Amino acid sequence: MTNDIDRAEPAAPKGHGFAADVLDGLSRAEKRLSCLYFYDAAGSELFDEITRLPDYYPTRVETDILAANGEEMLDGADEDSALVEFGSGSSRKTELLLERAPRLALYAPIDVCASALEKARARLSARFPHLRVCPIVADFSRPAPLPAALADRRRIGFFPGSTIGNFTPDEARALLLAMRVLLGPGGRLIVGVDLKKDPSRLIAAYNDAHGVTAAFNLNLLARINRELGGGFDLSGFCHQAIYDARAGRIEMRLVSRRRQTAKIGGRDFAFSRGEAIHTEDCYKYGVDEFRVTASDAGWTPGRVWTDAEALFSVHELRAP
Ligand code: SAH
Ligand code: AVI
Repeated sequence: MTNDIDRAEPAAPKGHGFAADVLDGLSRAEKRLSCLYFYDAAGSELFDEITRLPDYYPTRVETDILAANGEEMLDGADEDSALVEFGSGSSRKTELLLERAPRLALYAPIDVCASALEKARARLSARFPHLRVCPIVADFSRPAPLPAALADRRRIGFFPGSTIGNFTPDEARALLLAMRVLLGPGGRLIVGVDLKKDPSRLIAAYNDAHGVTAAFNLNLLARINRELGGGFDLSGFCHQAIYDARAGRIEMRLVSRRRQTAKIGGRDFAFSRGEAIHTEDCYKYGVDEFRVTASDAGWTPGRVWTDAEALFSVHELRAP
């Protein structure tokens, strides 16, 4: 991979390890934590719960799009092709594609969450005995070579879930460019992108009535307590999700309910009442807006699949 991926300044601290990034992020004038750290074992379980919520339409709608069009998306995938997935999580959506591409011989899911990868590997290996599954525990936004098993294969990338929306537009362009280089000449990428829509629908998806998204957000503080010996009182923070229409993104925050101090690694971090830790951005795109972003990253945009309500889109990108 090239160094292009490093060009954009990350909006949230990331890449120096959990402890260093947490200390850096909480030392800033506007406190931030990277959404990458949501996904320990507990966080991945909570995300799976989110995907089953009635309010969280993206998983349901994207799954329907993949079920209806998966065969077409993977046309031409054969014994020499490999499917490389970025941020695979439970690999539930991938299962739909694998059912529709029976000749595909190799699947390489990449995720930071080792427990999610292992569960998915066990399930997929039992369900598709002919399929070689090569899980990779890694941050896909940092340059790393692919395993040798992928070297001589035609690579099809799969990046579902609108995880691309968790990167700023500059980061998204750099990431798409790095993926193009990684997938190689003649490579393709199938990428799921959540669409701009009525803000009330977006707010409901990120502020669900069951409080699961709140638990997912607060798990970040619980993880700091578990892994870094942090002293956060979780009852002192509340979940907030707002839509910034100008930026086209949902912003998730953890807001301090009172004046308080939390100790982490021997350091005190003070919070005023109402002070927020910014934990995640979820950018939403228009179909053409995303095609322009992909073109800027050197891809040739191809087919686009959407649902009848135009809630979600799946794009085919081709490396020239
Ligand atoms: N693809 C699944 C899961 C989406 S949740 C779906 O569409 O439902 C986002 C997943 O991406 C999580 O499993 C998380 O651990 C992973 N992830 C997020 N950022 C990542 C990164 N930079 N590198 C590797 N994995 C990442
Ligand atoms: C993984 N990612 C695309 C999800 C999203 O919708 O941005 C994460 C999420 N955050 C809150 N709910 C779901």
